[in-house]
Formats: sequence, C-alpha cells, structure tokens
Amino acid sequence: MKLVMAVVQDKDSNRLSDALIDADFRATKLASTGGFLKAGNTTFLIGTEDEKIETLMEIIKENCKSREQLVAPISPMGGNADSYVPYPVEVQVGGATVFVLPVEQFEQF
Ligand code: 2BA
Repeated sequence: MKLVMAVVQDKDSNRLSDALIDADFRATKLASTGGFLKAGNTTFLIGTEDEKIETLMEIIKENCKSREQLVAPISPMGGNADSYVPYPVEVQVGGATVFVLPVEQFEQF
C-alpha cells in the first residue's frame, strides 16, 4: 500500500476531488499554504493499493493544470535594497507536486 501526498492549486481541488470519487479513490483534503508564494493550496492524502498508483497519477495529471502566477514584491525592511525587485514577477506553478510514500501498516477502527 502507498500514501500519495499531492499538493495542488486550489482552483483544481474540486475537480480532482470529484474525479477521485468517480474512480473510487478515498482521499483527505488539507488546506495548505505554499512556502514560497504564501498562497493557499490544497494537499490531498490518498491511501491506495500499489497496483492503482498508475491510474491515480493519470487522474491527478488530467485534473491539475500548470499556471503562471504573479509574485507581489515585498519591500525591504531597513535591509539590503540592492536585491529588491519593485515589480511583480511571474512564476510557473506546477499542476501538482506529488510524493508517494510506502505505508507500513493501515488500520481503520
Ligand atoms: P510554493 O512554495 O508557494 O511555490 C510556488 C511556485 O513558486 C513553485 O511551483 C515554483 O515554481 C516557485 N518556487 C518555489 N520556491 C522557489 C524558490 N525558492 N525560488 C524560485 N521559485 C520558487 P511548484 O514547484 O509547482 O510548487 C507548487 C507548490 O507545491 C509549492 O508552493 C509548495 O506548496 C509545494 N511544493 C513544491 N515542492 C515541494 C517540496 N519539495 N516539498 C514540499 N512542498 C512542495
């Protein structure tokens, strides 16, 4: 068994939830925040059998889109102004960042 942790953009989270339910995957959604953009995203915890991982990856890939996002400039607080960029910068945010972990034991009480 594996535990899949997938960080996805909020805009894709409802679509992915629906697709997971349709394909009979069980998932938990956690509200999370990206460390770099400090913007909300959604982390899915999905426990599943090893043989279903490929199907699950396809579902995640199909339902999560990569997008450009603007990072607002943060003004320097009495510090080094040399590296300060006074205009918003665009970064490419991936469709999904996925970690696959082995599960030692799974119980439901
Ligand atoms: P954030 O940390 O808010 O990052 C959003 C996007 O900003 C990243 O997209 C990347 O394109 C860019 N970025 C992040 N750190 C950067 C840096 N130090 N310098 C320049 N650009 C940087 P993604 O890589 O697609 O990541 C999307 C979200 O997935 C991340 O949001 C974070 O919440 C999560 N994530 C990505 N890699 C992770 C990792 N190794 N461990 C845990 N969470 C991760």
